Amino acid sequence: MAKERPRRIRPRVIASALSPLLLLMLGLGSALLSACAKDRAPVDYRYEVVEVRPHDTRLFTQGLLIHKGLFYESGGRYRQSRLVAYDEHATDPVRELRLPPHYFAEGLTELGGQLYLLTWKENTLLTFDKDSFELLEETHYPGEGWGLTDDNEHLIRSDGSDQLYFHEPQGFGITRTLSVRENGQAVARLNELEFIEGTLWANIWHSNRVVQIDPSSGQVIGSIDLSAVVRRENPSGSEAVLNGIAYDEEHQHFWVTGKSWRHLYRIELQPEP
Ligand SMILES: [Ca+2]
Repeated sequence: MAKERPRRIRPRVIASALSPLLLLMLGLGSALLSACAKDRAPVDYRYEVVEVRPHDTRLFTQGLLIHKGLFYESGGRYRQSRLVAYDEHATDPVRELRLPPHYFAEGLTELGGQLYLLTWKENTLLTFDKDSFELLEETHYPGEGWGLTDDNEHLIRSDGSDQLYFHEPQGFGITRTLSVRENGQAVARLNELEFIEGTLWANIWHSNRVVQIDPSSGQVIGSIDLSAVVRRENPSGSEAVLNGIAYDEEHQHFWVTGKSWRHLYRIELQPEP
């Protein structure tokens, strides 16, 4: 009897025999992992326009907020930049400050009785007294200034990229950065910002979309398609884009507008479906 030839199972064969199973297991594992890691799909908020008020078309809106019954707004462009405060029911500003012509005003926020105003490429943060508009401080920083808001502790800045920067109000040092992602993809061109009850809302430049961002993870957790508001406004000029989100904490009112728009729109978000 011929000696049975020892059977050798070559590692290559084992590998090739096992690989589909292995790959399947690995695939299942990574699918489960990514399913666990991936947040649920962003909520698409529906909305209704419940109030419309006039807006000063001279304002190339960059920053918008409401504080104690007053709108505060910054309008950009060189030689045209201004900071205004106006009553909810009046069209003329109660206070107005024209900026030096070399400044292009950008994002604006209020914290601790002071207004913080970004400039686009002038690397300068301007700090004003909220009530008198007296210039208190000029702080220099690297990079561009686009949107600005705060979480009651830090100033939060966008620069047109997918990054958000958290700054100390004093000295404007960066404490952390946040990468904004939606379904794993970077969300760039973040512009005007508003911090509302624990989440960040951002305009996306040259888009009719406003996104809601988890400030700890950077994930987009919701969005509003404001195309119907843009159609209703029918803005003139390709740069007259949607930009400006303000939240009235006292009445829980959500306002939006755009650059050189004729109106501000109060929208009421519909409950999640
Ligand atoms: Ca805002």
